[in-house]
Amino acid sequence: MISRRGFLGTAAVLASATAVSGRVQAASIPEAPSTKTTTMQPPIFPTSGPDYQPVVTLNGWTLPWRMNGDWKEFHLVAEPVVREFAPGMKVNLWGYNGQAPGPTIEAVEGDKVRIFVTNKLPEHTTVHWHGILLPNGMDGVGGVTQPHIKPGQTFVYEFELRKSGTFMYHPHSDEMVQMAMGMMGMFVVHPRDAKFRRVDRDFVFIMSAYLIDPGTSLPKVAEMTDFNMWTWNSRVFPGIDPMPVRLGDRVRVRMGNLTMTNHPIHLHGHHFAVSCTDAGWVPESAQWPESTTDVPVGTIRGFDMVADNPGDWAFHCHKTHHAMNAMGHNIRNFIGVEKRDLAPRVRKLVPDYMPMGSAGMADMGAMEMPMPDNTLPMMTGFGQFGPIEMGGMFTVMKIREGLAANDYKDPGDYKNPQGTVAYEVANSSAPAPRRSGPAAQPNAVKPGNNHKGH
Ligand SMILES: [Cu+2]
Repeated sequence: MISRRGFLGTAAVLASATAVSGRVQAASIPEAPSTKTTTMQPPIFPTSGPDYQPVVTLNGWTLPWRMNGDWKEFHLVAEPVVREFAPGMKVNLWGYNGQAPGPTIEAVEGDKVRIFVTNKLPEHTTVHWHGILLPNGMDGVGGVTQPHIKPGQTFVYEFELRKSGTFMYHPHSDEMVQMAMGMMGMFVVHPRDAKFRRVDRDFVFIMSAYLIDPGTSLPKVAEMTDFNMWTWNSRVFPGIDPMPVRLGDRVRVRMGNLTMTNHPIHLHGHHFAVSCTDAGWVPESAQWPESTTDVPVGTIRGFDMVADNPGDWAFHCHKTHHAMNAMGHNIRNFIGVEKRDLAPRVRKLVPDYMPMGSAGMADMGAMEMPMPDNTLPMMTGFGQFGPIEMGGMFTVMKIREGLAANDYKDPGDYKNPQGTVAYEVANSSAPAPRRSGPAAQPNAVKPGNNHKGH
C-alpha cells in the first residue's frame, strides 16, 4: 500500500483531502508518498477542479498531490529501489518514491504545478520534463539550465501546463547511468475540456531495457545494444498486468520509450489509430488505421481504439527477442539436426550433454530447467490452452462483456463461445477443400495429392 501520511493514495481516501490538507500545508515541502507494491493501483479521480478520466499505470501508480493556493504540488524522491521484474527476479535499480519507474504524474491543462525533487541517490541528478513546453530554466538539463541537484538537496520546479498530452520525466544528469538504472516516469496532462478525446479506459506505461547477467541483480549500465530484459514499467511477462476492458469501451494506451531501440507494438483482434505523441494530439484527419505502431526511441505513442471484439488479445512488442527474457541469446540453432545420432557422439566429449531444440525451442516454454538464482525462464507463462512461451514485453488485453466501469481486476481466462476455437482434425478425415469460381487449371495440384509424384 502507498504510505499516505499527508498524502492520499486511492480514490476512496482522496475524498477526505480537505480534512488533512491544513496540516500538510504547514510544512513547506510536502511529504513524499512512497510504495513498494508492483500491482496496478486504482485510478485517482479528481475531487476538485476540472473533471477528467484518470489513467491507470501498468504495475504502477499515480503520484498523489496537494493543492497549495492555486498550485498543484508534487514531491518526487530520487532514490535506490528494489524492483521485482516478475515473481522470482528482483533487481537493484534507481527510481522515485520507492519504485522504478517513478509514479505517473497527472495534472490538467492550465494547471500550475510545483514539483519538489529530493535527491537521495549517491550522486547528483536533475529531472527533465520531456515534451512539456516550459520556461528554459525549468527544463532540468544539468549544467545547461540549472546546477545539478546534489545528494541531500531538494530543488523545486514550477511551470504552467500549457498543453494537454502525454509526456515523460527522466534525469538529464549522468543520463546514461541514471536511465540505464531505471529512472523515468510518465507525465499525463488531461485536457481542460473533459469531453475532448475522452475514453473509458486509459492505460499508460514506459519501456526500459536492461542487461542483467543471469544470477545477478544489478544492470550493466555501459551496454549500448545487447540488452536482455525488455520491460514495460520495469516488469516482464508474466509479471506485467493484463489490461481488463469492458466490451464496447473506448480505450487509450499511451506508451513511452526510453530504451535504446524502437518497439513495434502490436495488438491482436483490433485496429487502432495513433491519437497522441509526446508533442500533443494528432488531428483526426492525420490518423490512419494500424494494428502495429512503432514507438521510436525517446518518444511517446498513444493509440485509441474501440474494444468491440471480446476475448484475450495478445499485446506485445513485435521484435521477437523483446518478448523473451534473458538467456535468449547466443543459442545455436539445432533445427533439423538429428539429435539421436548427435547426442551419443557429443556425450563422449561432454558426459551430461542434453540435446535441445532440434525441432524448435518450444520445449523450453514447458521445461523446468535448472537456472541460477534470481533469473527468469527465457519463455514462460501458462494459459488455459497450455504454455504461452513468451517473456519481456508481452501482456493480454482482456475484453469482457459487463465489466463494471473502472474495474481493473483480472477477469480470468476468456470463455470462448462453443465452436469458435481452432481445433484438430484427424488427417484422414480432413474434408477436401471446396472449389469455387472458374474450373481448376488442368495442371493444378489436386486436393488430396500429397506431392508424392515429383
Ligand atoms: Cu521491442
